Amino acid sequence: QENLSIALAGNPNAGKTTMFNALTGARQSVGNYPGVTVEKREGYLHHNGLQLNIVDLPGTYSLTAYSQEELVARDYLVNERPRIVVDIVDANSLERHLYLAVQFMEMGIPMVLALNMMDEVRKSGKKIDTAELSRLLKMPVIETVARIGEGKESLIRETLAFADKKNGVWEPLEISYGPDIDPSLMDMTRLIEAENLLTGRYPARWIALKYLEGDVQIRDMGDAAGDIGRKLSRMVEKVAEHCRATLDTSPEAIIADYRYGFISSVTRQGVVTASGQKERIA
Ligand code: GDP
Ligand code: MG
Ligand code: K
Repeated sequence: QENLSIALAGNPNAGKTTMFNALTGARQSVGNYPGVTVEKREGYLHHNGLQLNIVDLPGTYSLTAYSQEELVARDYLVNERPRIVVDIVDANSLERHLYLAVQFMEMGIPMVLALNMMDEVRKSGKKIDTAELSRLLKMPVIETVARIGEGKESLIRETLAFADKKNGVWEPLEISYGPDIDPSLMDMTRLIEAENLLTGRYPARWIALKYLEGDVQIRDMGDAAGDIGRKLSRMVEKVAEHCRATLDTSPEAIIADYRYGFISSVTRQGVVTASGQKERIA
């Protein structure tokens, strides 16, 4: 029997564990990742003759190695390559929660978005145009209320269909980080490609991005590879110095700004209508 893995990811408190329980019932088991204390939970769901392996990843805000949770989530995705990620977001705080979604998209892993807590959104009077969000993000977006299991059947159905369609191909989203970052990002990407640094595991541009964000794990891996690590670190230092001198900021902060810019460019296109606000007339 085929065994397909679906990873549940999202910010803390988005409702991941609630959804995990709704999907797997009482059949979940609790396990630890080797060598770390952060828990990963796995459970099973039988669907149309398939056994689906559902993995509840630790809650994270980012996929940069700032914390053990983030490292565990990222290592799981890269090493185990689950067929698809379901990113569970609290739809009440859509923009903030989409920050993690953008990072999955930058990594390129096939993903589906679950807009959870839709009961609260409906009560608040806020409207989310799910179809438009799906069109703009190029992925299925499903409304859920994990607490009562609402939407879990469509979530699984759409997730499986999209996993089939993507067929394991990772397609990283490339957003612009502006004139202070893009040229160096491109130079670093070329160097990483030329030297094949970690490119069997991560997209080259993504490795360069992690360097610019000050990711310690990626930098250590680069250092272990020798000369290329030193070259990349010098390139990062130059950009960081430029950002400090001319803008009084860091590459990391600029990258975060552009990610939020990408998100608001999506949500501003009529996706979210605040309560009391007039419907947008197209
Ligand atoms: P996790 O940190 O992502 O695993 O989030 P949890 O599953 O622990 O849920 C966080 C809180 O949100 C809990 O109090 C849940 O009962 C609640 N919750 C989860 N899903 C929903 C939902 O769809 N609607 C509402 N109103 N509350 C929810
Ligand atoms: Mg949880
Ligand atoms: K809540």
